[in-house]
Amino acid sequence: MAKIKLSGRSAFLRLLVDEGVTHMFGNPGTTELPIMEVMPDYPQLKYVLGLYESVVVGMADGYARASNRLAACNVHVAPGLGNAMGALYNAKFSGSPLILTAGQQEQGHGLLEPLLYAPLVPVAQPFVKWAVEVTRAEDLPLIVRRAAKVALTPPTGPVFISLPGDVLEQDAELEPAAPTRVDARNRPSDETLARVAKKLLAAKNPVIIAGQELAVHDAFGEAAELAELLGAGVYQQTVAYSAQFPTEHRAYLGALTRNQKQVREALAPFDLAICLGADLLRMSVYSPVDPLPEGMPVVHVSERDWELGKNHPTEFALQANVKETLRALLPLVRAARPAAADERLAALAPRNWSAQRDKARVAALEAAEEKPIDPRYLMLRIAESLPKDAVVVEEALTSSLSLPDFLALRDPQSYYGLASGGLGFALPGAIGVSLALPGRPVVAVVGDGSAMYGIQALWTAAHEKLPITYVITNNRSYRILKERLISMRKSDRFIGMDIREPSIDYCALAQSMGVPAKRVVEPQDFAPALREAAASGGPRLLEVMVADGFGG
Ligand SMILES: Cc1ncc(C[n+]2csc(CCOP(=O)(O)OP(=O)(O)O)c2C)c(N)n1
Ligand SMILES: [Mg+2]
Repeated sequence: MAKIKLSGRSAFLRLLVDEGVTHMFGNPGTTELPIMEVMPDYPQLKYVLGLYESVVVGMADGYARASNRLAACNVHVAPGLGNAMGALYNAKFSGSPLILTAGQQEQGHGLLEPLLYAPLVPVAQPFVKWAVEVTRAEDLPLIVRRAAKVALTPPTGPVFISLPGDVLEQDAELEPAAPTRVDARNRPSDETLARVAKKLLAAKNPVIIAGQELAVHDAFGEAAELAELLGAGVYQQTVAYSAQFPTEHRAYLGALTRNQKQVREALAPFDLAICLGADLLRMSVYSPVDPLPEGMPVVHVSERDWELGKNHPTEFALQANVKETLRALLPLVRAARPAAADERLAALAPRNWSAQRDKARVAALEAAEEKPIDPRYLMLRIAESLPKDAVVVEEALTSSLSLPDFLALRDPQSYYGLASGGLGFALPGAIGVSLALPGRPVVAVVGDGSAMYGIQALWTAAHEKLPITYVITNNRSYRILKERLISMRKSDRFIGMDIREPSIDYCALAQSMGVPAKRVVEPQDFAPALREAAASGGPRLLEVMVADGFGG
């Protein structure tokens, strides 16, 4: 077929469109002007402006996570890429298939060290699967197609392309579109599956650790059936950054914490850990305690080979698609279902998630009158007043500790949280989620401190008129750091942990960026305010004054 001759800048956008990209999240500068010049020629590619680069990448991350599709994002040379690095780190941990690009000074001109110049590939490299600078326009087809393939092939993740100005000026010849998609929906061999089934069936008390690959591959049904067939309790993985299992299922016991000792105690009664598409006990702060009980055998299915046997010896380390593996495994387990499975399931009932929720609800309601508002009571109210089909995006640290106790997750796209620990995902991430799931209202629950790492996102939410309700839990502090200074350092001399003098007026901030906002001080005012905000169909912000944990 005849080749098409295009400028480098047009070829770049045309290739993205060919690869199925529908959104370009960006923040432009002079080196991106060639691209911005031809952007109007590609109306299939919606440009979403973010006013800060971490917001740009955070939006793309949210979009990729909620859509399981390739997203493009573009930032401005070295300082722009530098500003985006925290968000790129998040995207690496959420495994988001992103093509991140940055304009670069013309080759040769860069040698003169003009303003804004620095080599970009070494900056991006540590957090991406592949980083490359284009040196000839004719290489653009190969590079963009390879980038798309690499980003979308499990383990999925971001890639980076540096686009020098002279490359965007040159002409490129394109073959007609021919994207490559790797079919990685593989499963273990029949022999291995038979051995795994035998292992599962021989266990006296197995436990399942559910991870995000169950959501990505829509395998809630299969995981739930395995739990029922085995009479296995199910925990969410320690960093529960997406919906990972239907919480109301009778075998579901809740999320594992990130406290090594607690996790070890929770797992101790079991004799086999079945880790389904999860990160095996990823932790946060140091502890000398190993969270996996000694000698506990592990069966781990994940498409991310790096996670297999990474920290713990794993008897069955299966690099495979979790849904396909379960589909092939279930008939083997069904055929020889252990008689004790029903007893085990019955024994889980009094302590499963639903039973725990009913108790936690009673406790939270005891604080219904407290002012400033008790965060536990607030989380209960959020969970109970969410609009139908809502997607929750969460980054509220101490305020949202109890949210997993109350929030019923029923579908794989109902919840997105922080995958890496780097603050700043939720405000922009909610925008990407909303664009990926039109028709579903988004409620983003965000700490006052966390909100300031992505506050510029409010403008984009207003500009795009998205149905997002931001609930800012304002405790006027970095409460988690205060609590940790006390528990870990035995000190209560707080420096750099209060957000007071001046206090931040989140309503005024939101309104200045075009998002109507309301402050909630009275506990009983919250639920109606959330319902009203969600019913508006547009962006809204509720600033909720919650207890700071230290009497204020
Ligand atoms: C990018 C980034 N910077 C700093 C931190 C350290 N940090 C962790 S939690 C936290 C405070 C968060 O405050 P807020 O959202 O108000 O939640 P609270 O602790 O009050 O519950 C900080 C600063 C981080 N995790 N990521
Ligand atoms: Mg706070």
